Amino acid sequence: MEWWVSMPKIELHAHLNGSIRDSTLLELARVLGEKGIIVFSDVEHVIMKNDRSLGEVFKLFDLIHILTTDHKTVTRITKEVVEDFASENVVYIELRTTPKKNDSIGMSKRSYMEAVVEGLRAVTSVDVDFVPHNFSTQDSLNPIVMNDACDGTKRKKIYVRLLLSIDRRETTEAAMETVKLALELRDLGVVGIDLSGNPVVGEWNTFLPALTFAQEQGLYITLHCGEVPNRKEVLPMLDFLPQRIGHAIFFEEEEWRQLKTSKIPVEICLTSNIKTESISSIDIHHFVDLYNAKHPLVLCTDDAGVFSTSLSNEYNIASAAFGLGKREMFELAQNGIDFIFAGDEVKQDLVEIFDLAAKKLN
Ligand code: 6MZ
Repeated sequence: MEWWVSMPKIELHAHLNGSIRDSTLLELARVLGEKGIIVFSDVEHVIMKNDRSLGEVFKLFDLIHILTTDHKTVTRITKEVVEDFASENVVYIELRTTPKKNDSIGMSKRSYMEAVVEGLRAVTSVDVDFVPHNFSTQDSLNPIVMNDACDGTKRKKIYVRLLLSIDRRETTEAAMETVKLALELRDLGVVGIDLSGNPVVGEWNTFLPALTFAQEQGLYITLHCGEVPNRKEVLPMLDFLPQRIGHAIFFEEEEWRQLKTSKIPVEICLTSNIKTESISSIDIHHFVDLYNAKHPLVLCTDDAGVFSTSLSNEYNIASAAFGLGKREMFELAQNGIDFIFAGDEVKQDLVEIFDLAAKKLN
């Protein structure tokens, strides 16, 4: 594992509320248990359960959201999630989250996102670069300027960019509200939109107006595509030409053909696919076919907390299951630079980070 941890990595598919430490969830559950809002022992059992069907995963998210949806907790989990990824040498992460509204505690989608950004500012273990360089001002607190620690050694740095998720339970209007918010928050590192949520809920046409608007406004788009069989959706999603798609599991022959022709990069989440039994066994995972076809791919965690994994673990699993060596895996991670939603300056810096690491690791 040590090598996979020490290697620089890029995470492009991580849901904030799916990436929370179990210890934090249990602590939050205990507090709500003491207040009599939940029954702790019931919830503890659900949090610690290992294998879950896809349907059970979405029930768990409803529970997690009860535990986490207040401003202070959103700030805390954001800080912890970024620190956890940074501690395993993730050098660039696009963290996605669904902006939430909860009138009873005065939470709007905007204030939810402000709490997320507060979490990025609260990270102490590593320098966080989240303000796009074209938005940062000379006197802003853009942490890139604090890159040198007091003792003269370089501090570790992680780039964080944000994607706002549209939940498939949402209406066209709610989806549009999220897109407008993303546009307003571009100067705080929001670079794109994700369509996610329970794949058996909702219809593509509901989200299309908001996604089209987002695309017209220059936001990047990634779609959960083919997580369950859905012949009505996969081709229209590919026709939409998102910048990336997630999962791509249940594709028919024609859909594979179109995906490969389009060269849309695929975010691959191995542990998630296996644990939810979307794929029965790792040796028949479509990673192999796409990798052999040199299709653009990036390994991701999906929900590191919910599926008890880490990005280093995903690299370890892929290497062992598909017989790929350290050099191939390093290249796979490095290729991710091409698919990120940040600007050329960030890409150039990542190229240098990987070049330097290649020299050190060889
Ligand atoms: C589809 C998923 C997902 O947004 O509250 N989410 N959507 N497929 C998946 N595969 C397992 N895993 C997570 O993070 C949790 C939300 O992300 C989406 C779901 O909408 C879930 O409620 P946030 O931070």
